[in-house]
Formats: sequence, structure tokens, C-alpha cells
Amino acid sequence: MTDTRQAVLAALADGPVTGPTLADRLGVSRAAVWKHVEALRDEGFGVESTEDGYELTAIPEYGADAVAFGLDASFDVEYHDTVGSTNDRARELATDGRENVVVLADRQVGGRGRRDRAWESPSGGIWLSAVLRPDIPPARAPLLTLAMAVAVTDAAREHGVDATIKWPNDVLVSNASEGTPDASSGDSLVSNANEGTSEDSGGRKLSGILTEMEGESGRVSWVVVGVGVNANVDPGDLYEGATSLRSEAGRVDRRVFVQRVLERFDELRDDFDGVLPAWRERTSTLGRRVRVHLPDGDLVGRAVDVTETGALVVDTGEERRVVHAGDCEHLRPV
Ligand code: BT5
Repeated sequence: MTDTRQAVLAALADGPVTGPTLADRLGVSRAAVWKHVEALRDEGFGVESTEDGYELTAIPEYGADAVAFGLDASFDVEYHDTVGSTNDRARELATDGRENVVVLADRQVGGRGRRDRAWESPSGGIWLSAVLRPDIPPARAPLLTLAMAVAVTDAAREHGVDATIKWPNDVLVSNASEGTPDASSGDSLVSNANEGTSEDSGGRKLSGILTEMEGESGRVSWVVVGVGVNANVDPGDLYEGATSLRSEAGRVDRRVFVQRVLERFDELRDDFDGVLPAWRERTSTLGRRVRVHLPDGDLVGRAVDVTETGALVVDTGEERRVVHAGDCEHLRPV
């Protein structure tokens, strides 16, 4: 949206305001004001002409203008009804030198998880990727994944959904029957994946995050943080262990949800030191027995901490291992 159209929209939101007043205020002709009003109507904004002037009566349900309207975070928004993967589109924008752009789609036909796993992305979900150029060393980039997990968790909680974070990138809604973390210490932990370690899914997956980056000379050039949230989606259309906002809390206003996520994420990236404490408060992984799948085999133990770079510290009873990446399962206490 052009700056003038945005200014017209802002004035209408404060409205009512007459055409001539708007024209004067923005230094454009009355005809130009009328054109902008018509264009806003075409984009789905409700603009009524009253005795006192133009008045904003409705905003579009979803899309770039809907999300950008009233967004208190410094992002431009690009919207697609259907796209392959918002991360792929965001990478193109990053390669073109863009930053602080969010690519948003109603549906992805080539959504990706980590390690090229497929991410189911039917219409009604929230599929978005943010293009960032943070001034940080590559080792700190995983903190952006954690920041996005905190942002999604907070937005879900504001919508009444009891969300927690499973290291590193899953936002889960706990299963009522599953226990709380076993934080007792001192008991010896098995390192054999089959000994007394029945799996506890940790909850149903509401959201996942895929962070990709490019760097040179020890600095990050760009980072794309992609996040998928099963919003107004029927979990029956999704992978088995999944849940959606709609099934947990009813239909959500995706525009508002996306705004909350972006605003919280924006806050956290400006307060990078606050990311880990916020993540620790919201995770259900710390204190739990976990199994982490690693290329050289499974690691079983108690998740005792995360490092400054977002790596998981697992105490096997014999040693403490620092795990930078891997799939983590929560286990039931022995
Ligand atoms: C993730 O991978 O959880 C990262 C997902 C990131 C998706 C976003 S959507 C916007 C952006 N554009 C993209 O193309 N991707 C990002 P991972 O931890 O590897 O989990 C993948 C696994 O989650 C799959 O193998 C399935 O088991 C499961 N899964 C697939 N689709 C799901 C869904 N919609 N909800 C819950 N689980 C799902």
C-alpha cells in the first residue's frame, strides 16, 4: 500500500473526515482522495460516506492490508492466497536484499518442516515467514527460533489455549492426561532408549518453526524465520498428532493472531537478552526426561538447561551433553 493510501486509511480510522479536509491535509486533489477511497473499498475496507464525511466501517478479514492495518511492529506484509512455501518466497526476498518483510499465505502447497519433511498447510492456517537481517553472529540465530516460539505461545495463551514449548521449535497443547515435568534430581537416568522410557507425546502440535539463514565472515547476512500455526483448520485434515486453535478455542481472527505474534516477536528481537528467560518460563521440556534423536543414535536423559545459543543440555546420569539440533521426545518419568 502506498504511503498516501496508508495516510488516507489512518485518517479514516480516526474519522469521520470530509474529502476536502483530507485533500488539504495530505496535499493531494479531491479526485485523488476519492480514488484512494475507491481503492481501499476494492481491497475490502468498508468506507461509508456520511454527513460528516468518510468513515471506516470494516476492515478486510485477512491479507496484507488487513494485517498491516494497526500493526505495531516494523514489518511490511506480502500476502499470497496460495504459495509453494512462504520460506522459499522469503528466501528470494532475502537474496534480493529485503528485510523486515513478512510473507503470509492462506495455503501452502510445498510447506516444509525441518530436514525437508513436509508441513501440511491447508487453507485457514497461518503460514508466514519473516525476513530479517539481524546484527548477530550465526551462533545466536537459533535464539530467533526460540523468540518466535515464545511469540506464538503468548498469542495462543491470549486466545485461551494452554500452549507450551517443546525444545526447540514446537508449540504444543498439553494432553490433560499427561503429567507435569519430573523435576526431581539425583535419580540415575538410563541411557538405553528402551529402558523404562515410554513415550509421552508432550502434547498435540499446534505450531512449528523453520529457521533458515545465510552468513559470512562470522555475521548473519539474513535469517528467515518461518512459522506455521494450525489456526482455523480441522485437525482431521492434518497430521495425526496435531491440533489447531479452532479445535482448542474456536475460530480465531487470524489477522489479530498474526499481529500479536509479530508484535511480540518484534519486542523480543529488540530485547535479545530477554528471549531465553521468556522461553524457559514457557517450556515444558526442562526438567523432563527426554529422548533426542541424533545422527549418531538416540540420547536419553533429563533436559536440564538451554545454553546462550539455544542448545539443549541433557544429563544422561553419566555426562552432560549439549545438543544443538535434533528431534526431541518427552518421556514419562521412570
Ligand atoms: C517444523 O518442522 O515443525 C517446522 C514447520 C515450519 C512450517 C512453516 S509454515 C511457514 C513456513 N514455510 C514453510 O515451508 N515452512 C514454514 P519439524 O519439527 O521437522 O516437524 C515436521 C513434522 O511435523 C512432520 O514430519 C509431521 O510429522 C508434522 N506435521 C506436518 N504438518 C503439520 C501440521 N500442520 N501441524 C502439526 N504437525 C505437522
